[in-house]
Amino acid sequence: MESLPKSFLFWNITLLWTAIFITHGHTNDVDSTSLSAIDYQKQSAILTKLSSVESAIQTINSRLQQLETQCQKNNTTALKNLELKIDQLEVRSKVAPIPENCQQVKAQGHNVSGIFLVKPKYASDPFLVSCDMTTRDGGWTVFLNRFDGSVDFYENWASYQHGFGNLAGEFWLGLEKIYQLCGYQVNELLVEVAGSDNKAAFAHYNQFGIGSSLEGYHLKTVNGFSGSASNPLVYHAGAKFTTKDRDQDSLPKANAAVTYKGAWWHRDGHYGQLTGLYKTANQYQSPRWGERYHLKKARMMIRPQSDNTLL
Ligand SMILES: [Ca+2]
Repeated sequence: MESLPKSFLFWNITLLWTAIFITHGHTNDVDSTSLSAIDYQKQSAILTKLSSVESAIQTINSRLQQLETQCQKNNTTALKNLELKIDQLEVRSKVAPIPENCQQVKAQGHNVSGIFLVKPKYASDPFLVSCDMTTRDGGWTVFLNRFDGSVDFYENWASYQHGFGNLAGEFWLGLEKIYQLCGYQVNELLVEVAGSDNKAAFAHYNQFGIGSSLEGYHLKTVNGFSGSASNPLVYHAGAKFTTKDRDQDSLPKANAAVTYKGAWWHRDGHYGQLTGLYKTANQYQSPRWGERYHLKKARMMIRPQSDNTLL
């Protein structure tokens, strides 16, 4: 924009020099005393014309300056808008992604247990989970919780596959979600149980994982036991999950989930099922962990193993 006023200034000067040439050039050749009235009128007309041209040029210059100022303003506004959009994009890119599990939720700075949204790496949709952020440094994704018998656990296959109960109370998270949470990494499993005396015991496994739905959600990995409770899960290693309406156990003529009133990785029976009935006189139909029957509290939870080189 700067070049335009300069060019007009050039023409302005040129026109002025032309005027000077016309006036002075003419008077040099001809004696001023011999100028006729007509010549004088012509000169006056030319000077008047030049004056109006000069005025027009000034108007144009003024208009150009206005345009230039306006243009600068527009540029400033456009630049500010662009900077704003960049800032918004930066903010959007800084928004943390949905964590894959409770361990990642904790890593994002959540140190209080509660319900959070997670999306395991290969899950198509995010879902809510209950996170324990205090036990053993926290970061546990709880998949079974029982403590008052308010939720009926004698459920069918679809319920065990997709989950039931209340994440803020008693619940089973669902086999498909457990499978997705286990993902392609080594997870540890912590089982907590307590009887009517509230005496707590635990079973910890360094490695835990279940198979896919196509594999019947079998108990794929359950290694590295330690704990104050016994280790009934080792007996169930490799078994598929059985519910009252899906018999995948090794009993040829019966369904262990029906016989023992609890969905589990049943074989021909069980050494522990945390899904049994709360109100039953039959200890084998109750929530059981090894030699502990009629349990009042039970929790199962997982988190990715810190040493994933084990896989
Ligand atoms: Ca059977």
